[in-house]
Amino acid sequence: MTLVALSLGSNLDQPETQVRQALTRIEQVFTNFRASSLYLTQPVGGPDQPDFVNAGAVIETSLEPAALMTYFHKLEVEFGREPSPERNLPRTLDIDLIFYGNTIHDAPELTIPHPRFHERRFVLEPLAEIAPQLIDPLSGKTIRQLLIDCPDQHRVFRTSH
Ligand code: PH2
Ligand code: MG
Ligand code: MG
Repeated sequence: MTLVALSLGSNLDQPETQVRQALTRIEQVFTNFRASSLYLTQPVGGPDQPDFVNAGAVIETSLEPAALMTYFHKLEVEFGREPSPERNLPRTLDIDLIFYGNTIHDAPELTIPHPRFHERRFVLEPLAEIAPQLIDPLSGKTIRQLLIDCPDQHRVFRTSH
């Protein structure tokens, strides 16, 4: 079994409900599930768009990274995600793989750890709430330290559990 860290986000069609329901589904399917509070966050990049609801989660799985991503993509589509080649557009549900154990993997289809996670307070703050000691295999730093070092100034507010 491999420990996996996830980041969830939504900023369309009742984002809080989207993220809560996605977390419930993930909890039903995977073992050793833990989720953060929900966070209301200012959009980073992309066009002018609504604020996001973001959350972090950790799970354990025996699925390989590609199979895991296929599962999460299907979940995104089930939650109304419209496929788009463009990055940073508003979306009903985004599930990103941040860490897959200590795996380092760089391919066009999937990069692990997530290539931009350490620049994003909306990813680091939720994960720091539930797994501050988790180590980034690329930098060797903990999530807690990456959050301390993160220069991102976009708003991130912890809301409800
Ligand atoms: N996701 C993005 C781009 N920008 N900004 C916030 N606040 N939250 C997100 O989840 C997010 C973003 C691309 O996936
Ligand atoms: Mg994303
Ligand atoms: Mg994504």
